[in-house]
Amino acid sequence: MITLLAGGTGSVKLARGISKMRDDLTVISNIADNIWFHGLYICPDIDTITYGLAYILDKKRGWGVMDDSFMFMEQLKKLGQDNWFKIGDKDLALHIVRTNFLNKGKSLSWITEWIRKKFSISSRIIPASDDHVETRIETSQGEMHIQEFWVKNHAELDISYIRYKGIETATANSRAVESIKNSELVIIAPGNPISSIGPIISLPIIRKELESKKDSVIAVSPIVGNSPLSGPASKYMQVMGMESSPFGIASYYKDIASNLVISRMDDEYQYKINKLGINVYKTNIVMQNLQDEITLSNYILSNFSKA
Ligand code: FO1
Repeated sequence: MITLLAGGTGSVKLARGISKMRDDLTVISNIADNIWFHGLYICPDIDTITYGLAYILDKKRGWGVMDDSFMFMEQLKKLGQDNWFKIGDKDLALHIVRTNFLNKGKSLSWITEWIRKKFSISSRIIPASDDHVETRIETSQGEMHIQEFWVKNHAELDISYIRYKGIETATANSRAVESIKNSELVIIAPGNPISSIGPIISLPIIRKELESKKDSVIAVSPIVGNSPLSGPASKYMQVMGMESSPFGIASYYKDIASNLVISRMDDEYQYKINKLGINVYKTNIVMQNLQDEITLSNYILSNFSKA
């Protein structure tokens, strides 16, 4: 069994590659970018993984359904309502179904499993927690939800702090914990360490489980040189006092992962990362198409999996 800790856009490519090679993949998804919008519960990272594994993800945007229309959004605008968070018409159906189930008392993990089956996805997708946790960012205009900073304000505001509201009282999903425990290999996807992976590994039981089997945990760097493969990782890392480099990634994961895959171009970091007690593996980590996704997955599985 293989477990992947995943965010959205940066992680889905590896999820797709591994799922092509193994039918025993479990994806533990970030939940802290979830947001209530117009009475609907939107779970961007869970949905990106779901759409990605169903091969209907809009690849250009990296989120939402391919070939979607946005008439619902246009109508909201005509009615003078908030429309900064773009929900596609096909995507809307999923949020309505999820919110209806939540209102009937179903858990987020139950709903995620129901949706996965509807899309005939063979890999399991488990939200890290069924509780609501949200990444909040302290900005020059006050504290706000991560989607408000990233989407509404285009990540342009100065920021001074990032926290996961609700993490102290959230319970890790027991199926996620079991999956980590029973996996021969746990992979940390090349997602944003602060906003995508951070909330998952901040859940104490998940962290403890990873610490206890860190030799079987391999992280994939989301950074080549000093630049993230996608999104605002550098900005988030710097504000949290981390170096925006593969070494910064290694330092962040050093208690939970003994292995790190970095870009071949980042040879210069190997010595420093090794000194943290982390084994370094170098290959191409930029995934531009399905073949790259399979090649990187194959590299990881052939180096680490006994199966
Ligand atoms: N990202 C944007 O940049 N603009 C949007 O309007 C937007 C809407 C949206 C709707 C549903 C969804 O599942 C994701 C959406 N995203 C949008 C992506 C999302 O903001 C982030 O990329 C993830 O939360 C980061 O993990």
